Amino acid sequence: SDKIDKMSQVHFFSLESIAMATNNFSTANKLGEGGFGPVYKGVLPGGQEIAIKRLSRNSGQGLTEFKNEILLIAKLQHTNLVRLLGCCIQGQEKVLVYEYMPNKSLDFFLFDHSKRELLNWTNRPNIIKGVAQGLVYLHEYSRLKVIHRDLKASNILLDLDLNPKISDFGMARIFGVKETEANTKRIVGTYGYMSPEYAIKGIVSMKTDVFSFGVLLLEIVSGKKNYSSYCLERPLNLIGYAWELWMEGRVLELMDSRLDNSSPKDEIRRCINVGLLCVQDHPEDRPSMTDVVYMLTKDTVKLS
Ligand code: ACK
Repeated sequence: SDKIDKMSQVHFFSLESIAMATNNFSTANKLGEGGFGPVYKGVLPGGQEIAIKRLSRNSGQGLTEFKNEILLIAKLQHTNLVRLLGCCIQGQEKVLVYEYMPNKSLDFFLFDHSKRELLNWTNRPNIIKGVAQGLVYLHEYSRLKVIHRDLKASNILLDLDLNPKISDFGMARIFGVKETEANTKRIVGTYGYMSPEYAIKGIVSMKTDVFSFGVLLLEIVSGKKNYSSYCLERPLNLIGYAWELWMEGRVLELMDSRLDNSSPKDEIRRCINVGLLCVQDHPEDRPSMTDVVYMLTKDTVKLS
């Protein structure tokens, strides 16, 4: 049966109650395929709607480590983070339970023909700021640093007012107080959003997220997808294109041209400049997320 961890208030669901909520993981209840396995919609006996992530079996992580992460991550509460409600660990089965977000992901809004006009020049900068604020919270939470590692448009869910909530931090990497970077052989993440040092050498730090945030920002402004983050292919991708425009003093041409022109140009120019700072090759050149929020909200940004 279900149990609640007294210290953290994390709900440990039984496999029976998860099976019941999702109608035995029925395909009718499937919302989509996430980075670590399928995602299902579920309804608890009380009527609360939930989203259930079923992790693939060979996630390669020890059980204790997994539990510890859940206990910590379930405590994270911020308007720009999707709330983790609990989990289910039984036999081979590892399941994460989140609050249900009735709207689709940012990916769907940005890159779907019928939806993208709903994202205008008022809510695009708002989404960028919201994601940045959610990341500051993750990176600065209670002196530990929670690194998301797979920030991308499909992991940003939108609430009914199109405010962003970062999801899928169940596979986040948690750093101790003094730790600032780590080497990993288990490189999880998405091509196009991965920083060069992470994709090539497995070096993970808060600057890994900063890079992904920069890519995301450029995608939100341009309505274009970035397919590759490798330096050699730069001329072909969104990052290379953005830098080119910047060098020619035409950076506002990055703006999604399918939307009307009545837009806060200064604010968008500032956004793009922040994005370009975030996608620099060397992690030490990138700003922290705290700097990013400051630059997005308070200051003008000069490059070089
Ligand atoms: O764009 P989507 O409909 O929103 O498709 C993806 C899919 O599952 C795979 O990640 C959706 N999804 C993920 N988490 C949630 C959630 N908490 N509430 C609602 N939908 C979710 C996501």
